[in-house]
Amino acid sequence: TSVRSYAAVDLGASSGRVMVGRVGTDSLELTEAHRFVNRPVRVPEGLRWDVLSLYAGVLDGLRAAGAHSGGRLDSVGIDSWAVDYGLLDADGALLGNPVHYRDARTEGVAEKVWANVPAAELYAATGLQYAPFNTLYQLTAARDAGQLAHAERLLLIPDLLAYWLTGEQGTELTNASTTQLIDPRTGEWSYGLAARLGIDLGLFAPLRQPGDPAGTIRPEVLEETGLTGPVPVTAVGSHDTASAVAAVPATGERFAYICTGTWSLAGLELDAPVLTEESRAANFTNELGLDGTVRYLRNIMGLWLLQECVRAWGDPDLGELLRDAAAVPALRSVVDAGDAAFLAPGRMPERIAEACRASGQPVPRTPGEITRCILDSLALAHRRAIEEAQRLADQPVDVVHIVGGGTRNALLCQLTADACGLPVVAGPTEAAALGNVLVQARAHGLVGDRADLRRLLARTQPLTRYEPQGGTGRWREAQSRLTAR
Ligand code: LFR
Repeated sequence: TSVRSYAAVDLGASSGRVMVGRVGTDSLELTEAHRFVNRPVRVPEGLRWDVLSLYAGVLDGLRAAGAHSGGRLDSVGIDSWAVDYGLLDADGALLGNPVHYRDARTEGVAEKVWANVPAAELYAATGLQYAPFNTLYQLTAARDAGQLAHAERLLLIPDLLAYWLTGEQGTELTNASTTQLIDPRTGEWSYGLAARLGIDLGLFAPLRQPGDPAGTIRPEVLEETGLTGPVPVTAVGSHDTASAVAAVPATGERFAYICTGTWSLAGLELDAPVLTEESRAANFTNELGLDGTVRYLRNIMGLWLLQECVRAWGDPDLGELLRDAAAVPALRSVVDAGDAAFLAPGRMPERIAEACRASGQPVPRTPGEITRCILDSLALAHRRAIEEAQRLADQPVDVVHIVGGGTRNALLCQLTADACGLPVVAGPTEAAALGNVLVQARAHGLVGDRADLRRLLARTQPLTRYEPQGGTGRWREAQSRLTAR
């Protein structure tokens, strides 16, 4: 049987990587070809992505990936964080650096949009959670600032990189579903809504589904990377979370997932969106996944809280920090890890301490105590999201899968099992890259349906199981400290 090589470009908020997946009919192996930092840059006008440096990292990565595979790649797929985009002029040239979703330009914009289309109607039409960074609000801010005057095209970040590699433009659907301009029932643009909000859908390139061909790598890029052509680019779940959910190694249907990294995205895979008012009030989102599925989940601040503290503390040793945290008594103080108040960078240890003080709890002081507070708070938020998702979608589960960077954090995995009162299966760590690779392999006929793909992962990837300990009463009590206010 023949083994194929697929390159997965996976860009996270703090690092990018190019992985090579070797896929056979019953085998799956992933190796890292290249990893590079993604360092957002603060300029006087705000927080920006250094997208040219990311593209350079992608080119270096493709060169390294080719070197791993004798110069031949069967295809390339690209995924990244969601919602952000670049604007192109009539000649296809990039107009400025893409704005970072943590930039402050969307402050107060949602309220203006809601004056036009009430939040409840917006939810009923798009199923998207409220987040200030949804593309709809970013685009409204850009338009009102006159920044769309020369814009002919908008490409979401993975689609922009694919355009530079191939010369072809498209809008991949899973990521498009995070713009708040897609109807999750149909997977089509929400034309009526866009018209009412004065958003020009002509800015977007035609929709692509995961698995669709997305062009071939340009000769200049082949030359620059030493690859032997032709190398096709395949659309994958280009939203990293869509790729990660595709790589949840569940063997049954009654599972919840938490995609961990900078964010924790906790929820369920559904056949149809939940668009009720109760769901909106709970701020659950209905993003689109593979094969018409819905990623029904909540955004939780995730390891961003810890990353920002670690940055503030001058990058201490993480292993030591986690050992200190493990020695701190459990659940002394918790914060609401779903609170958008933690979205912006800066002063994180102070902001966490302030939140504890404001809710009348002991104030954590040492890095170990603050780290413990963060991990307890994340586990608590995981519990709450998974409990509410099951209730709101009427879809009970008996296992929680954790995928992504947080699988390396054994304490977080154990606390999540304890808080949920459910077994946790942790792994794979590089879930987004694996989902990316497998969707390419599937497009080329190497694997079957979603369940096959998950079985292949369950058979080939190292997974760790955590059993719940200690009962969930103390977690319920901790939650009441946050909700009783
Ligand atoms: C995770 C993620 C989330 C999205 C956030 C911002 O990397 O893609 O799913 O809400 O980043 O784009």
